[in-house]
Amino acid sequence: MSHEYEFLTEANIGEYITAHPELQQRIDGSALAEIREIGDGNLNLVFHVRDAAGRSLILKQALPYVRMTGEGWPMTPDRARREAESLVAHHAISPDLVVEVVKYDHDRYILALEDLSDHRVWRGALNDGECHDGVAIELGRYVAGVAVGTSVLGQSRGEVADTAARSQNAELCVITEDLVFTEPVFDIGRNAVLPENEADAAALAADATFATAMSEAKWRFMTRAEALIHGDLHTGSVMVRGSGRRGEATESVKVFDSEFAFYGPVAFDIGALFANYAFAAARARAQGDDERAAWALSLIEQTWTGFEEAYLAAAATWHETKLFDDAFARRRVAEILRESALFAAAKMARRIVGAAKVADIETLEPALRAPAARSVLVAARALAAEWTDITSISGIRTTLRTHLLP
Ligand code: SR1
Ligand code: MG
Repeated sequence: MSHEYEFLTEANIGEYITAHPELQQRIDGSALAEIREIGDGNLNLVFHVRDAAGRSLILKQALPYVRMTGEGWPMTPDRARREAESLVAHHAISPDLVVEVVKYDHDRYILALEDLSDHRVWRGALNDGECHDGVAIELGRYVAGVAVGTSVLGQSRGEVADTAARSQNAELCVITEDLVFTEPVFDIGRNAVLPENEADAAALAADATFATAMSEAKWRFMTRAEALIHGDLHTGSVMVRGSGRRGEATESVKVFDSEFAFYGPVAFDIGALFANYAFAAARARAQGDDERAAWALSLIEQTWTGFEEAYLAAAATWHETKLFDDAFARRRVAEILRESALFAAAKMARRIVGAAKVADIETLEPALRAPAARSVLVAARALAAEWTDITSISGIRTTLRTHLLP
């Protein structure tokens, strides 16, 4: 099928770089030594490009369809613009924690990004048994920076209105609304589980309390335009650099892949992280490493502490401190905590029964995968049953520990 713009290929990347001065000054397109397609996500083409002098760059191109399924699921390539603009906005707030955008090409939906090939994707590192201490707290700080810096707490009403208008991202939000909230309960034929987990998926779908919680989650996701959230902040959207050994500080943490960014609820990003820590814990448990599983669950508190401290510290000087005073900030924190539990429950269930899964669970051999998947579903249902009563972060960890590490 022909498309309205040319896709990047190994054959045309050199020419593409030489035609764009901002890229050519970072890397010599006429003397490329290596081009590798490294995309392992569900949506895009991603190339790592290196020249003969060793300089490198990432080129990421949005396809007009979902890569995971092919051309039968069309998807606006303009999502790449949302990604570019949100990365730039987030980088302005937390330059150390967000990948740098070198250039965005509106005509071919190509993002040129700083090369992070001395980093690795955190999910892969976690699945290999690495730790990367300090990442979880930094991610909490990153979410707090976004929560304040892109909202009316940190910007003028007019700035937020303009950015929110540019950041409408309906097509990608609909993916989330369907895959994360609706389809775990109402399968439209995209769900899949191991035969051993069919009864678990059926029990989830029949759980009226879970369905009620998902209605609240979906409503909040669709209506709470709080800040320019990342929108898909799982451990595969984070790059890390460092030894990965327990007790050794991580050298660098970089958030990337924010094509799902839109003005939404801050807790959605925190809940995504919590869910992914739960997957890491379930994996460790399945592999017989309870100590590592407990460590993975301790990341929940680290991310929360990073978020809460940075959020409350910002409250002293944010845009409006009369009505939006310290007590207001604390009420917001309490609500974000509860909603984080709610969104974590949604994210946990969708990665087990839904269309897009996670390697943490999928790469376990079936005999280990089925009980691990079951434990995540049971934990998700428990969290969804109690999210309105959550008053402390330890409550979330305790619930997850009870069901993931019985
Ligand atoms: C069709 S896209 C499937 C999933 O991949 C992304 O990472 C998002 O989580 C989305 O839901
Ligand atoms: Mg992604």
